Amino acid sequence: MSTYEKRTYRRLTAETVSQYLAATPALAARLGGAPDQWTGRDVADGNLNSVFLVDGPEGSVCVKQALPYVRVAGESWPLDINHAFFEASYSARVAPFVGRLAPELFHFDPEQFVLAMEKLEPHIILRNGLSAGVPYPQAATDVAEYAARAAFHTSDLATPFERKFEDVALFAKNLALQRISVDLVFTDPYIEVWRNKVIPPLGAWAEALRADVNVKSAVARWRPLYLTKAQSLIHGDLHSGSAMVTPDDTRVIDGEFAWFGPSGFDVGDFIAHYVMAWFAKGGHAGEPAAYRARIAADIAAFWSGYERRFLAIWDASDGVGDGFPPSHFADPAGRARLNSLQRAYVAEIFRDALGFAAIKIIRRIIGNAQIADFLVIEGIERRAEAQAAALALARSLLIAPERFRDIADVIAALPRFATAGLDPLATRNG
Ligand code: SR1
Ligand code: MG
Repeated sequence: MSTYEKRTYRRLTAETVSQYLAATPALAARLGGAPDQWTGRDVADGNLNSVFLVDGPEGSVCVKQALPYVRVAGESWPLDINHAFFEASYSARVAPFVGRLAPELFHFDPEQFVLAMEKLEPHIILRNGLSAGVPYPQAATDVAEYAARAAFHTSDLATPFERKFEDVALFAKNLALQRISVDLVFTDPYIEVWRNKVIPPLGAWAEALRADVNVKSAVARWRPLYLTKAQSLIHGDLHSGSAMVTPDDTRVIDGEFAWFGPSGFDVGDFIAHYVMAWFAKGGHAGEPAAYRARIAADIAAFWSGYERRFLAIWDASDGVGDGFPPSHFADPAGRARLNSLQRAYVAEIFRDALGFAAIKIIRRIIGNAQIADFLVIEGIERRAEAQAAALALARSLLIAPERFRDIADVIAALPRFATAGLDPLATRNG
């Protein structure tokens, strides 16, 4: 980690990013030619960082710089800038396992808080593709593969505890972004706070959730899970805005929220955003059935892919982690039991994931950092109807988890909540 020096930190712009790259020989060589032949474009659209794409005669690079405040809010919301260090550390830690499912990181500058990485082209953000109604079936299985590999290999199933605790200690310092997650995901949606954004037709839903002791009790189970279950290195913000895609290539980006937490957090986050895409489609003109069928298929493919790959990676592993010594299960009785123990491990990830999915849905609708899936719906009433439906499912996931034994139960529930409506009492037992 390094210290932010206001005197020496220079915020990059589309005009100055070329000078920065020119002073970094390895990056300059990648672009080729001379700096006056390079073109830089500011393409930032996330909440925290500046992002530039720079093209030269021989190559290109993506430059991401952390800012000492939340970009979308401005300087009134200061933020520790060291999350760039944790993003670089996360990329480096998972790179051997995830390979080409993430962009290659070329460079990290601990003084200017700059990362330079592979420019992805012609990739687009998965969320934008889904919003435009374009199918990306490969993305669901690729992100499942990514999440399963990262979760398995950084957990006690694959890593000796000495190494794991080094990792835990490092990522335990990613405190500023964990403060954002704890507040924005787990706490703020259930209280009145300046940064929450609730559209007026959803006022009754926000009030009902804030008054619902059963919902808050459920959140009180999952919040400590997030804080204490250091199961594996999690991405921490793995949603449809954190994957860049073409029809046959997927890359997971933006690991700055990395943390040692429950593996189900990333799984639930990704499922939650597909679920919200499914409900959001109901707010648009036209017949959503075909689109929704595809999203439902993606949700199924994501979870079944994760489960299948996690178990296969486990079966193929040499078991050097201390969590589950294979020697204990080498005899006939152990071998006979092993399969059910492995399945129980993955089933627990699924149970954790559904709670986190519900909590993520609620935060995106009555908290801060709302998502484009809903924001692009024309007409505030239509948007509210789509969001209310997602909230109704989220509430059910939290207060009646026994109704969701597998992913098919979640998918089957989507149409049941699609017309939940703006009155939260109407679906109280739904
Ligand atoms: C102030 S940062 C808000 C959100 O942006 C990121 O995408 C995370 O989801 C975070 O909670
Ligand atoms: Mg992010």
